[in-house]
Amino acid sequence: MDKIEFKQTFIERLAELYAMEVSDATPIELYQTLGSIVSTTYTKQWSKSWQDYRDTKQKQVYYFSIEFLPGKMLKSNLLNMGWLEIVEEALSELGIKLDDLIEIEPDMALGNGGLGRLASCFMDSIASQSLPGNGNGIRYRYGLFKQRFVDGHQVELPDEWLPKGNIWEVRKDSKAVDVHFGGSVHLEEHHGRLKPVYHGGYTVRAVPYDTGMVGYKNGTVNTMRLWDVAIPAEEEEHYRSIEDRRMVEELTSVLYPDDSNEAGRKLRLSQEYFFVSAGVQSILRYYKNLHLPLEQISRYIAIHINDTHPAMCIAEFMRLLVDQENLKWEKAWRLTLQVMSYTNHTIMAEALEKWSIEMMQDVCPRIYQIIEEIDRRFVEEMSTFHNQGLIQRTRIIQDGQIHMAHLAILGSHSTNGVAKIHSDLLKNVILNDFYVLYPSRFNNKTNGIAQRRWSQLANPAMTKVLNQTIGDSWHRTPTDLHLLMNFTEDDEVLEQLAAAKLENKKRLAAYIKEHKGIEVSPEAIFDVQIKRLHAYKRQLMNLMHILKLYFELKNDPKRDIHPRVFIFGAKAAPSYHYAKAIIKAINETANLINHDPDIQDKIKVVFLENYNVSLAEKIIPAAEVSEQISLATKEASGTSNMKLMLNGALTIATLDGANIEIREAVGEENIVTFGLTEKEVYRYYQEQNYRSLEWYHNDPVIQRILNAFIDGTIPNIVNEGKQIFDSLIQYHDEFFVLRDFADYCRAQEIINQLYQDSRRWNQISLINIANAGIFSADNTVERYAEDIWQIRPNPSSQLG
Ligand code: 26Q
Repeated sequence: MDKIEFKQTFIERLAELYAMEVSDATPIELYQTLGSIVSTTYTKQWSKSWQDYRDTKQKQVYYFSIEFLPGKMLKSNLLNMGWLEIVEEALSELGIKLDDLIEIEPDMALGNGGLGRLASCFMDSIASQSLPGNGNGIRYRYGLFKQRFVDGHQVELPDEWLPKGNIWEVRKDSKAVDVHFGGSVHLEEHHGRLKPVYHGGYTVRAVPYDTGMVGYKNGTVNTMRLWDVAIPAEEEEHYRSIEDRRMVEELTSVLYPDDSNEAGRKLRLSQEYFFVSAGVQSILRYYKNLHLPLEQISRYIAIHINDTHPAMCIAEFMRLLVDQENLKWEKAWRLTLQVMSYTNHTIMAEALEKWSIEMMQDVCPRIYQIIEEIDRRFVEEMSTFHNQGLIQRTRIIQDGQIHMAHLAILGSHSTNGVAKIHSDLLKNVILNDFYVLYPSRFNNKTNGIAQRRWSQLANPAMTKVLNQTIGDSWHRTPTDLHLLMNFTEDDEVLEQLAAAKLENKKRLAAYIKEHKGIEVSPEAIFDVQIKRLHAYKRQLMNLMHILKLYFELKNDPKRDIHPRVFIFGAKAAPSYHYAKAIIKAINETANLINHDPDIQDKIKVVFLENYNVSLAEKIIPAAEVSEQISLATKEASGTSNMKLMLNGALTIATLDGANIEIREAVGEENIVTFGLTEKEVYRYYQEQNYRSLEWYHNDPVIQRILNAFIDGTIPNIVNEGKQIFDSLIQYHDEFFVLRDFADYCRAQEIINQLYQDSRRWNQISLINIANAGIFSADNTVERYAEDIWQIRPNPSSQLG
């Protein structure tokens, strides 16, 4: 499609849809028109892609995830179709700014953070690598809450994204499946086999909404299938009361906003079974239509379990093979292992999913029976070779609880962590018992990011410089960013990259002014910490360092520091009071510092509201310092670290998660690390000799800062300040904030010094960009495809 053709089409489509001309149309109408052209165009390739997969019987992966976090899709679809530039120009000739239309689309925020965003980065890369892959999840009516600050407190508002109209989804009533909940089950002999007989309970209909996942300039369009719930027409009489109907609607009504604590709620378990059962049933129906022997299903189908939330896939697959397809248990189990694989995303004990037997029996009694049988056979088989201690620690059902991670590991052929250190910790510490039993199942797949979204799409200024300098092969081959290493001494390139950064900083400064009324200088260092609010991520340590600088400047207003803007973006789970206390403390500190004339704008603190994918796309291109300061061993991988380095930010990091691999990639001189190492953290655990109180007593700087939380220095945080103070002193500082604080301040001073030498700074920034290529999700999914899923690129995709 060329520009003239596009303009023609646009004018015609606007007339068809709204009987309007460009000059009369509102931005929403223009957006809908553009979206309609985009989606009708890729629809042809969409049906071709899946027909290809079906007709040539290619093996496909189904990525089961209770969260997907794609953000806005218009611009990324334009980019991947190769249309972005033409459309931008064509629209501007019609007097329309593409950016204005892009802003109209609501973020699709059906995820909490890292895990959901990873799923969406994978969807992009799987399609872009021409791999036959599908997403399977839930179409929540409300995504992650919208965050507002009222008097510095977080307030949550519902995220009503659907009434604004989702132009990308296609409802497929003909592909609906039924999911049964509750009641009871007993087994009856039937032709020599035990068959389940169901009593009571209720059946709901799962209706899929499919969204095209457009690959990067390769003609591939894959499917992300999200399930909505409906009452089956023929069951209407069972759902007479309003409560009954509400109970059904609730199933897909809202995303759980907790990304750390096991919620333990029945509705959550029901959501999990709902999308698992719908997804697995529809896969099996598809496979049976291929008319291949069931015994060969693992040659055609792979199912991936993203964290334990979809771990019931294992039991549901067994149920269908045994109860419905009449396979022998042993054969079904062999197939299940071959089909299933699992990714772990956390080592935090409180995030590991467990469900009580009663609740599982209540929600899906047949699934419980099957899990019980898996557990029984495991214990029986292991008893001949292994000691009871090991068996009891690894079995699925313990003390009346079902351990979902145990189910996921025992019922799949692959368990992976998301960064080297994390995968090693799984093998050697957290899941060591399982590693002893099944060493070959364990592997690492370091996370990656949708590189094109986080460079070309979010940062056009930098992209332009890169294209002029090293060409555009890095768009498809991200490791070609390494070509930039030839320009570390090229002053012109260094200046151009710096100019692009400045342009992005100015834009973010304008956004900050508009949304927060805070004036920040684009000449200041833009220092960014963007991620969920969690104790282990230690936003508090960042705040303490800000307070340290503040007191120093109050004492000595001439103290020589380069002006810095500390930028935060973070949502706290609504029930996580401690995290909310930290938000309040940051906001009150920001108020205090930003309005203090003594500070002369040397430090500014900006907490931007409602951090989400779209806001990330505004902040990241402007960032110069990337705060990755979790306590070593706690952050499984992190992915904002990768996005920020790709955009030329310098990382200040603990040796945690993927930070370690970032350091390997850029070299020690081009990252600033600090803090306890993994070994040191574990030594403290072993010897139980960390006394945070001593660090408070022995360090006057820490004392002054902590006192500020309880002596009124930071206003309006009587309760929050006490809670924070107590967490560090009375409750022993679980995440070693005081222990790492001095070293963190040393690292921050290095950053400050480095920035004085702008050439050196620009070089380091360039080196970070140049070495970000290995963190492309394109690479990551390639490894999954080869090592775990055993799927190959569609031979008839049009690469290039
Ligand atoms: C569990 C039970 C009940 C309700 C909610 C949950 C729940 C929901 C979301 C538990 C965990 C999550 C999300 C976890 C997550 O985002 N983990 C992050 O995953 C990233 C991608 O692998 C990593 O980079 C991060 O290090 C990890 O914290």
